Amino acid sequence: MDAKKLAGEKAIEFVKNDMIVGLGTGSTVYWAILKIGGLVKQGLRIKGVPTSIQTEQLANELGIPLVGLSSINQIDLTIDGADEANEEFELIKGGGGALLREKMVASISKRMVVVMDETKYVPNLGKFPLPVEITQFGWEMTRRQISALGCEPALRLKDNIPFITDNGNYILDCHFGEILDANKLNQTLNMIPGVVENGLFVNMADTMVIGNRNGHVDIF
Ligand code: ABF
Repeated sequence: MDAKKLAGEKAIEFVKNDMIVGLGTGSTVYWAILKIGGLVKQGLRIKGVPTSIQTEQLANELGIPLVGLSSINQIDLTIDGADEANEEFELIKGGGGALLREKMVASISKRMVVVMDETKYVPNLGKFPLPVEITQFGWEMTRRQISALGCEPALRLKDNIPFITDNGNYILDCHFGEILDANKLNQTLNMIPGVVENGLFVNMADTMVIGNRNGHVDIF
């Protein structure tokens, strides 16, 4: 049983006519977007707000009407994935490199539904290295300042060259080990001048939809 497909498709229950829907990024929310595309063809009236160029392209292929962040003040529902989630509904996101647009979309969403398979639900965040989006300018200085917080930041590469986000920035994957105060780390990181955003989502997720290999879906 594909646990990610189960979770992604189950999340459609929260989508209603005339909603503005934040469309996340990644291989789990992919299934939600696919199903929304099918429902739009059957007459569902929604407008999607994509969280990455990848998701924008997928939504366009599916014929999902899109709207940009510049023309809306609020989003009714965002469906997105996560790399890790704990029982306080704190997330690590950004493994797919879309964390900045995902966090901006989530920040104006009335409800955020997170879709994942059971492997993502963990007691404490931090086994997954925390993605931090930084400016290219002065990145080595920024890396040193983040390292001083007690982690080992690695510049994300793609095909052996620095990965560039949709926003033209670099990503450092930061191995902090267990993160016991996500809120404090989230704020501390964003105080560093070269940091654009980090992948800690605190007080943003409202609902978890977790697909299990046995075919069961937990929603809470
Ligand atoms: C996205 O979903 C990213 O923030 C995160 O990396 C990804 C989760 O991975 P997947 O759903 O592909 O397992 O929102």
